[in-house]
This record gives sequence, C-alpha cells and structure tokens, in this order.
Amino acid sequence: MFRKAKHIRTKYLEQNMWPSIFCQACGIGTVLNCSLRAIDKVGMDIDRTVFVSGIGCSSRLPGYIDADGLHTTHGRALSFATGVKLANPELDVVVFTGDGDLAGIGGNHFIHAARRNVDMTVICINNYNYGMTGAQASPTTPVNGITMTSPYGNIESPFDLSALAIGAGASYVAKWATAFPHETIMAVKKGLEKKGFSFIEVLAPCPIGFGRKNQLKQGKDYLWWYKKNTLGKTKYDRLSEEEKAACDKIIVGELQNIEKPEFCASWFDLVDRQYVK
Ligand SMILES: Cc1ncc(C[n+]2csc(CCOP(=O)(O)OP(=O)(O)O)c2C)c(N)n1
Repeated sequence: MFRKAKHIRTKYLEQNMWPSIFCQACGIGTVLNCSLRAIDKVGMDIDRTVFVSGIGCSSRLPGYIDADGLHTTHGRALSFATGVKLANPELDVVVFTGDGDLAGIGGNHFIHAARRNVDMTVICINNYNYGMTGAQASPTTPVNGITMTSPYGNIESPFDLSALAIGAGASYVAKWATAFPHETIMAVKKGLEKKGFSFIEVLAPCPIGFGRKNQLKQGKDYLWWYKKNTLGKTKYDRLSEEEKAACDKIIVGELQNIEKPEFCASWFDLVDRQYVK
C-alpha cells in the first residue's frame, strides 16, 4: 500500500509544489490522488497528457502534476481544453474544475462542450461553494445551505451537474464522492478510456469554507454525510416508481455511457471529404 502511494507520488507529482495550498481535510487532494491512480491504471503517457483548469482551489490541481498544464481564466477551462484537443487530437486532455468555475461563470461552455462531444475527461470537484474567494454560494449550493452570500440559508435551486451533463449530451457521466475513493478511481478510469466528452462529478469536503457553517466542521463529518445521503444507481434502479419518487438521496454511480460521434473525428472526416481528393 505504502509502496504504491510512494510510486504515485514520485511518478506524477511536481515535487517543488509541496506543501499544498489546500486547507486541512479539503477533498481536493483525494480527487487528485484518485485521478492519478486512474491515470496509472490506464497506463497513460503523462508526457502526452495536458491538464487544463480554470480558476479556484480545485483549479490549482494541474500545478501539482509533473506534466504540461494550462491554468486558464475563470470558467474557460473547457474552451482552452477544446482548443488543445483540436490543435493536436493525439494529446489526452484532462480538465480539473470546480462547481463555480464549471457551472457558474463557465456554465455555457460546459453545456456546449458536452453537446459537441469533444474527447476529454472533465473532473469536477463539487464542494457546494466558491471556496477560493471566501465561500460564497455557487450554482450547486443546496437549498438552505449557509454561505457568505446566503447567511440565512440559500433560497435558490441548485444545479445537478451530472444531470446537466447528461441533458447536454455527454458520452460518459458518473457521480461519486470522496467517501468512495475506489469507485471514483474506476469512474475516472472509464472516463479516460471513453472516446468523447466524459464528466466525473466528485462531491468533496470544504470544511473551512462551507462545512463549518453547515454542521460539517471536520472531514469525517463529510464522509458520514456522503455515506448517509447517497444511494448507488444500481440500488436506485431496483426501487419501485413510488420509492423512486420518495427517494431524497443523491444518486451516485455511472449515470450515462453512450456512443455518439466524437467532435475531432467528425471534424477530420469533414475535412477529408471536402478537401482531400
Ligand atoms: C472573471 C472572474 N470572476 C470572478 C473571479 C473570482 N473567483 C476566483 S475563484 C472563484 C470561485 C471558484 O469556485 P469553484 O470553481 O467552485 O472552486 P473552489 O475554489 O471551490 O475549488 C471566483 C468567483 C475571477 N477570478 N475571475
């Protein structure tokens, strides 16, 4: 176990970046750990992989990986990632983003990237708030969630990011939480292997920003909360219609896995048909 951890650390991490900027019990490190283990399982060439992010705590992740990365502007990670992939489709593109980056300022880019089905793997660290800027409400803050900008409780309905990705046409969609590291690794692995737009949403603790205002002061409080408030998709599918209607759990698991034309392939096919005699 320790040998494996050491292997991941020395093989993929940028050694000069430690200690990290992340707060105690923040879930972003767990997502990095799971993502690198998935990359290792797939056997990807890290020198042919580009890690792209926007702005936020979660968007700092490419800086911790010893590989090429783009730390771009807030909400624009998917636009840059699309550019990278189209400029050189032989590169693997992995995006790290937060709920604010992806679905707040970047919301329009999110739905259109999913619709276009550009081959990339998007890992969204959903901590229910704008962590980096002082814990304001984000598009995923639950109703009644207390944040800096909703001190009396959030009155807005949150986005279900995975449902949004499915509705917009993503090829692969999975949702997990940091309480399920093995499942998260396997979901990222499948996303990396999938040709098309893959979206993996990982619910992750933000004890200092969101948690301390919402009875989730410690990392372990979050882990219990995730275990208590989630239900696996396979179990959910076995419920009766009445039970499904009454179910108030967050459904986790593989939520979408479909085949549809990938954008780069369609693009090169078009170019061939139009210009190559
Ligand atoms: C155009 C623009 N608007 C606002 C900001 C300020 N800003 C920086 S990070 C951030 C929120 C990031 O939230 P999220 O993506 O959820 O990441 P987290 O920090 O929670 O991981 C905001 C609003 C900015 N940098 N640029």
